[in-house]
Amino acid sequence: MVLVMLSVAEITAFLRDGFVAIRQAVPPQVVDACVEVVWARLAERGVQRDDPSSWTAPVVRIDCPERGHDGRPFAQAGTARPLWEAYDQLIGPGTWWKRQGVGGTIPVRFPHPADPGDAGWHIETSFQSGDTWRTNIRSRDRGLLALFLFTDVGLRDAPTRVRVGSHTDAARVLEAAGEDGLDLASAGPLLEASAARPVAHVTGAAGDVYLCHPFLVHAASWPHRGTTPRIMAQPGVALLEPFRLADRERAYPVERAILSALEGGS
Ligand SMILES: O=C(O)CCC(=O)C(=O)O
Repeated sequence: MVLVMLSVAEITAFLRDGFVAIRQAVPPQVVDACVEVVWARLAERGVQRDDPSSWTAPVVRIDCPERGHDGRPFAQAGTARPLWEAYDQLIGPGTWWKRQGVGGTIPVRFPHPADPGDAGWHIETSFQSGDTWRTNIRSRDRGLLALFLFTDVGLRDAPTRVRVGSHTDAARVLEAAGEDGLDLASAGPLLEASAARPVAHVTGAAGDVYLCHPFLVHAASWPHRGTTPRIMAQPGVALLEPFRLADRERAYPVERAILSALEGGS
């Protein structure tokens, strides 16, 4: 396959910042169909698209539909060609699960003054061990975090916050935690390590998808000061085998960023 999606400059920025935006990755008609399904699911919970008085909570989460009629537009979104090309470029062909869907949850954030209670800084965990969900330096089971914007998201619309370059800090803390890695309860030092990093906001147009390094420290934001609910999915792109972390020259960017961090890069 000829890889054309991400330029050298974008890959360089991904290595440095820990994320890259794929603008208009999902076609508008697919976005619209996904949004229709999300509102149908919200309506089952009494939350109506055309009735702001029913927007009584700052956030309502639904599981991203994967099957049947409701799953169809999400399958189209999740298999959009620009994304799969970018996954090949960032993680490597044959190394990630070609999911016929988007996956994960969809936190729908509403214009609302209250603290949603889920807006703390964190990285995503990726594998289960006993009773805990954990992340380790080989990023077992997770190649990327993808943020699918299904609505336009401006600075007033509760955009996700990301700490620019925090994947590097996180890698160093995860290395010290060895193969077992860390769970969320013990991730304090990992989060503190990037506290001084600049913050960027995941803004853009419906159909844009941000691809983030699995170690990127991020958080929801609040309050939502806009007028229309923000709809975003935040699945992982599953890694078939943990990174070997053996050969920096041959590694694809996600793995290379980890190796660079461990060698002292910024
Ligand atoms: O809704 C958001 O902006 C981000 C949510 C998030 O990071 C999470 O639920 O893990």
